[in-house]
Amino acid sequence: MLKFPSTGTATGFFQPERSEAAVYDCEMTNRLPADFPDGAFVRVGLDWFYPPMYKYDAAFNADGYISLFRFKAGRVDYKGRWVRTTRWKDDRAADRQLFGVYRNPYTDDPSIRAETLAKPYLRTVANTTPLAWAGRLFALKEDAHPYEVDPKTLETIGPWDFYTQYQSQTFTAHPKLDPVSGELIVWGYEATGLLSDVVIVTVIGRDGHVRSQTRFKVPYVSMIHDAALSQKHVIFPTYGYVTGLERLKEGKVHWGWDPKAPTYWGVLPRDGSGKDIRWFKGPTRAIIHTLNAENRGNKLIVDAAYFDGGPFPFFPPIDGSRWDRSKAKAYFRRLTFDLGSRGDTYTEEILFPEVAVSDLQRIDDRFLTLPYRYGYTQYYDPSRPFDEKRSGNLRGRIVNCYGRFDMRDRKISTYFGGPTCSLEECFFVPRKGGTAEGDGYLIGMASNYAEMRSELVIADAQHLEAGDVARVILPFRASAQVHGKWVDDERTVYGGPLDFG
Ligand code: V55
Ligand code: FE
Repeated sequence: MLKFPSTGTATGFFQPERSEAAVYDCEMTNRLPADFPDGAFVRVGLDWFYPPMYKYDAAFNADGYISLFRFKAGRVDYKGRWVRTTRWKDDRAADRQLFGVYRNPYTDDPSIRAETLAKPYLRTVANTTPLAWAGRLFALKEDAHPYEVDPKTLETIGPWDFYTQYQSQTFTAHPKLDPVSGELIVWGYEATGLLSDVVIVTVIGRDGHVRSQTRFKVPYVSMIHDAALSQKHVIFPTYGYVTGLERLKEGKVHWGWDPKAPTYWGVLPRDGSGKDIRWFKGPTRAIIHTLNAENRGNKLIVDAAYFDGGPFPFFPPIDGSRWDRSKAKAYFRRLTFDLGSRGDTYTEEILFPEVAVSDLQRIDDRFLTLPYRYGYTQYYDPSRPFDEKRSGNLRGRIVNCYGRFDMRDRKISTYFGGPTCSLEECFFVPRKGGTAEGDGYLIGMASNYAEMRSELVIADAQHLEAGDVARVILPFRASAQVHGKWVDDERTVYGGPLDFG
């Protein structure tokens, strides 16, 4: 029998799921409201197919797993499958793990090392985010091109090359859909090969064809997991998750945390080219995700919840010190760049200093790049009850609330996920026929530790305190989500509806 790594939790909830699934007409706690749209909640996450080669490997190296809840005419079906990447198939053929640690081909099995060193994208696990675009469905990871998946069956079709026009070897797990122009703005870092300092930014039309591409060099190579988009700019963080040939040859995971690394934000004009990028310098931070950005005259505003130090224990400090849990708390911050000045600094304001949040932040995506009012994310409220008897000793290690953060009035409204549950990322679903910002539902998965099963929570985004609108109950633990996305049957912003069957 295969031995899998454990996160050491008492309940075993975090053990790999190790199965593929289909559940038809799922159990629900309530009927869906009539104005809940038809569509699908698609999740991409990770589940080890074979155990990792090395114990110190990063959790983000686990095999990509795609799942979806299909909502149609009041019924909900669930499906889940591994993404059949090149790597997954190579492992299957060898019947063992051939791939070493997170984004380090030097640690691969000797039988494949030369090949993966020449073509690092062969190692991707496609485990981070779903994307619906150009009438197709994809699973994304930032070290390679998207993997296309059949929305009806979740069978893997293969890597997609955008009709061969796309130049970067990498893509992003956080493509930005401009709701005004209808374009998708994406980037790849380490774009010309392992450790390259080139970023290629690409604009893709709804037809899947590349509209334009431009490139720039970063001050140093770091994780650019997310960026921010305004009507006039794309804004890229460069910060303390660093890498280099030496650490890869030493067999380390791709990223280490450098507590001395300065933060740079690169502001790229959307109507210019890579040579027009302007860098602003600030204090050490870890910026994994962003919320929104907006141009206000000469000012550029970027809102994002982020950390003072590295949030991931499996990307440890490069100086050999211990991972500092106290710095792994994110706060919503507002950055202001004065583009009319000649300076190279920016200001940072903490918006809700009393609440440390998860950085898996969302908005009503119809308002990306535009003036907006609400941010949504999860957080831990220690004053809420937790049923330790039934759920195990996980106090302080769970996330029990969704918050709607009102950026205008600086107020928070809250949904509580219950005393036996921890919440994954939430996603905003616009109400059927609605157009106002925030008029809709929050959905997301709850891990029910007491029942050892996963439940899809649906809450009214304008009445979070009211609790569940409904829950969809799975009779098992679903694989861990990294990111999810609602794909609506009626909204065609993705380049046409997908056929989910
Ligand atoms: C993230 C996740 C990744 C990754 C890099 O959440 C950054 C951030 C699931 O994989 O490879
Ligand atoms: Fe992400």
